[in-house]
Amino acid sequence: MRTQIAIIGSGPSGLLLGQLLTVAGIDNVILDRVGKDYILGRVRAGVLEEGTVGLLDEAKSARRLHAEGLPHDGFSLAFDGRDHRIDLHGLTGGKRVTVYGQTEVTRDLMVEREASGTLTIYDAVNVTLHDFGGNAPYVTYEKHGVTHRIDCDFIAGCDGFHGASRKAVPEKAIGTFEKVYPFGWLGLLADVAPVNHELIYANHPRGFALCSMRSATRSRYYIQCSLDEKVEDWSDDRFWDELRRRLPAHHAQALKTAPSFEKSIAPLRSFVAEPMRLGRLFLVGDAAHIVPPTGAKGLNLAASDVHYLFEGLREFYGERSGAGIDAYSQKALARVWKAVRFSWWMTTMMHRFPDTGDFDQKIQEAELDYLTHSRAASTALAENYVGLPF
Ligand code: RFL
Ligand code: PHB
Repeated sequence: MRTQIAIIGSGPSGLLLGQLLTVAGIDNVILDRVGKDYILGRVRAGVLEEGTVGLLDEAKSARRLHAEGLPHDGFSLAFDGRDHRIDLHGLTGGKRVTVYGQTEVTRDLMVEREASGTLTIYDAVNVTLHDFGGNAPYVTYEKHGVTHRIDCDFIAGCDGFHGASRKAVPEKAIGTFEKVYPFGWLGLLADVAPVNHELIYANHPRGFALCSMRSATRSRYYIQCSLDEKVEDWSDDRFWDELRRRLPAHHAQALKTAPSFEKSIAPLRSFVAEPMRLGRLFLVGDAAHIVPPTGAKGLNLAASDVHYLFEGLREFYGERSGAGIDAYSQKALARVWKAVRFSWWMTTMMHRFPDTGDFDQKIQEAELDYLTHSRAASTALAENYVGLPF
């Protein structure tokens, strides 16, 4: 088989890139090592920047997002028993974010891809990248015990942090930067009205908590936990009790609970691989970088990578110019590092670290007090949260 772009990974990066390419008339095939239902069973991001929504529009996959997504003009920072609203809309000259689950973004992109008849190969075993250092790259995979080969012009490695693409690059050709945080997030999903109409990020001596949502009737909550915690040890009641303890009293009293239908623990890390282009292989999204979820940046960074790569490929095929793809790594990384910085900063300010003592807690509270009362500091926070331009 031959295609123009072989895309490894059917997560949001791979699907968004594939859909933009299909709309632009550029042939592509997506390969994923798991099946559609498995991909749609993953509960992840919930907050979309305007730039991400714009790309989904461009990919003609945002109809349901506009009908069902919740526009949010602000969020709250809770600490020291109180909470303060960050007016995203007012501080950024009219920008906002949209709360719409990654699962739904993925579903919408899959539906459009199927409608366009573009090929996705699920359950592809042993996906292997070949010869991307030269002019004739190809990908092999196994399905039902048979080995297949896809020849292509370029490979887009959209296969997440644990995928095959980054691992296919010789170690000396890639530099990596990593910070692993000494805690995780225990997340819970339940069909119950959210405690607040906007998100609440809470700093508390017992640890961080986040109140988020998927809709007016579905809540997504997270609490910071230690890395050796097991989901089985967290009954719903234990989770709700711990969440209440970490929220200001008026929110704790207002919290409505319901049986959970998903609970999972995610470790937190910052990671960047440089460069993001190696010959005819491009690394995109979580394959190239990971941020802790505190700033809601992971999915949005995947989308901005896709934007830079798509524009480069469109230029390559439309104008026979390699300038866009040559600039891909540099442009993407400039934005990536700013989001890595922002997510690291939010994480550091909001979480209890093993060595956080009374002094450090007071410093965090002082920083939050300054942040919520200084227009300059709030503006910097808001500008990063709604998403830097790309
Ligand atoms: P994904 O979503 O990991 O998709 C990669 C796909 O590649 C496939 N794959 C392979 N296919 C073939 N061969 C192989 N060897 C393969 N190995 C893997 C996988 O099956 C999968 O289908 O990467 P992608 O597309 O780059 O998307 C990145 C986002 O998923 C990620 O950045 C966000 O979910 C991060 N994130 C958040 N981002 C936000 O922007 N806002 C948020 O509010 C937010 N909250 C979160 C998050 C991530 C979380 N977790 C669980 C890590 C909250 C959490 C709890
Ligand atoms: C979510 O709703 O899953 C979510 C929201 C905001 C974050 C992280 C996760 O910062």
